[in-house]
Amino acid sequence: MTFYLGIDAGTQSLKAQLIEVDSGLVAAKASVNFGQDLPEYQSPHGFIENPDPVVRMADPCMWLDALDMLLRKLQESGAPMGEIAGISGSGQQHGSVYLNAGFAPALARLDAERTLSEQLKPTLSRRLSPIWMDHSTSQECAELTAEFGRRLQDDTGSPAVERFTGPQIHKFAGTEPKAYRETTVIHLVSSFLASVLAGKSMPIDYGDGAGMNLLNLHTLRWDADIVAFTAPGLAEKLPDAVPSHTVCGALSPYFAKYGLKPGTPLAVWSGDNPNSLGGTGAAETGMAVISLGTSDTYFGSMPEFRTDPAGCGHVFGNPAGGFMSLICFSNGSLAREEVKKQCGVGWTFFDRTAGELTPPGNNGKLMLPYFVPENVPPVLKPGVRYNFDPTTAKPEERVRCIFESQAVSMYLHSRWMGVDTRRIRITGGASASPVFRQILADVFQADVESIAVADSAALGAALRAANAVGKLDWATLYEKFCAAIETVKPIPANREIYRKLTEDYRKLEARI
Ligand code: XUL
Repeated sequence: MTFYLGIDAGTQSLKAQLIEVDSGLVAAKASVNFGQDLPEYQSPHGFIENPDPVVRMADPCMWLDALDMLLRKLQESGAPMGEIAGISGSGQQHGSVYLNAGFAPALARLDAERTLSEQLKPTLSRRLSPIWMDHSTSQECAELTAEFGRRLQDDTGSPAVERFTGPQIHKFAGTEPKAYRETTVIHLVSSFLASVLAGKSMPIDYGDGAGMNLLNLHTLRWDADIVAFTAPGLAEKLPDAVPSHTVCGALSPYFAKYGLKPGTPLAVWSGDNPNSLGGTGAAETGMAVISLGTSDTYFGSMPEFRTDPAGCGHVFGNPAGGFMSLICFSNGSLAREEVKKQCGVGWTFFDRTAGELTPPGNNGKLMLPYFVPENVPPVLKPGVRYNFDPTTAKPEERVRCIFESQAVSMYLHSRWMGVDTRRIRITGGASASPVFRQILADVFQADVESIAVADSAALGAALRAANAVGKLDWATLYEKFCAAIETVKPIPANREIYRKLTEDYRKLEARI
């Protein structure tokens, strides 16, 4: 039996999945919820509450305590810790950790009698880490845009984006120059935790590195000019950038206390979205993933590097090679739940009955569902717009309207990838709705496949470990771990209805 471990450092929790590759089974799981299990960090949602909604910081010591706790829980669950052949991981993207000259020596002599946070806290040159929810860098984004213009997106895959790491570093260097000068290495959440496991600084992979506005995706190296403009001496503070299948470390003896074998090969960690692409079994071209959560994300592999002319989509490295796209719509479940509330209906009506009572296309009813500021397209001031009078519409019409509007918006805003999507893997809470699944299948004219996996980022990390360390190919891993459990087929007759609705949506959106 051969086991691989995947660890996912998400926004609200740290999760582990242990897979056994001969049987294709998930052998063990564990998780630590930051809010519930580590209340002393006062981060009920994974970050420290701040009255300013654009400021979102988290304590790296919380992630370290969670790592100790997670491995303890996994060991106590009876997992075969000593038989693990390789480890990799996944981190919430964009978040950054700032470390001083004490970091490398502290990692090299980790003492198993003491906790990780105790030993590494003094090595933080910035006590808190900005995470992906932080939007406090508009000024820095404007400065980067003024300097590099369109090149930023053409070469790094994204225009300057507030949550991306480059603008965050630019801000830190400008507002806290002393602390910045004391910083010797800047890690992403992924490479930080990978370094802790390895007992030495680990590189950043192309998947997560592309979320920094610093990696040139043509050369796959840090872009010297952008790096130099972002902050003085930054080139010396960045870890190397490497392909996602790189094995570049061996487990520190510190972790023997959890039954793990010191020296176990470690594959570079990646971001949660690239890991999820692998964990949902969708890293091949022609497949995409729709993840329906608080916000909805659409991501898929891309055979070649190309960028979104509208500047809303991002390009990251695909863990299976090549590139992947990502579009993140802020008004996901949030908007659906708001419509459900406004209509005063239950879940069965919302997810099922409403669809049976209304025809595909809903006689052209559309809405722009901006209950909160939207990323795609960028809309800073929330406000919902309709092309009909919602006060006289029936509840079932309003329910179909939100599903169809979200689906055609996803279709419209994913055209730039230039990929003919034949299969969509669907995950997240709203993927349980048969109505939404059929609408998505009809709008994209693609098979919509549900999968059994709940924690696709942790699974993706375990699969990457199996691929990098065990040299198992992706096709075999997908067959064993990511098979579809249910498929909704597109209805060809609905194709034209939705092409027309998409065009109407485009016009409605263009008016604002
Ligand atoms: C992607 C993004 C989020 C984070 C947290 O750009 O900001 O998906 O990776 O999950």
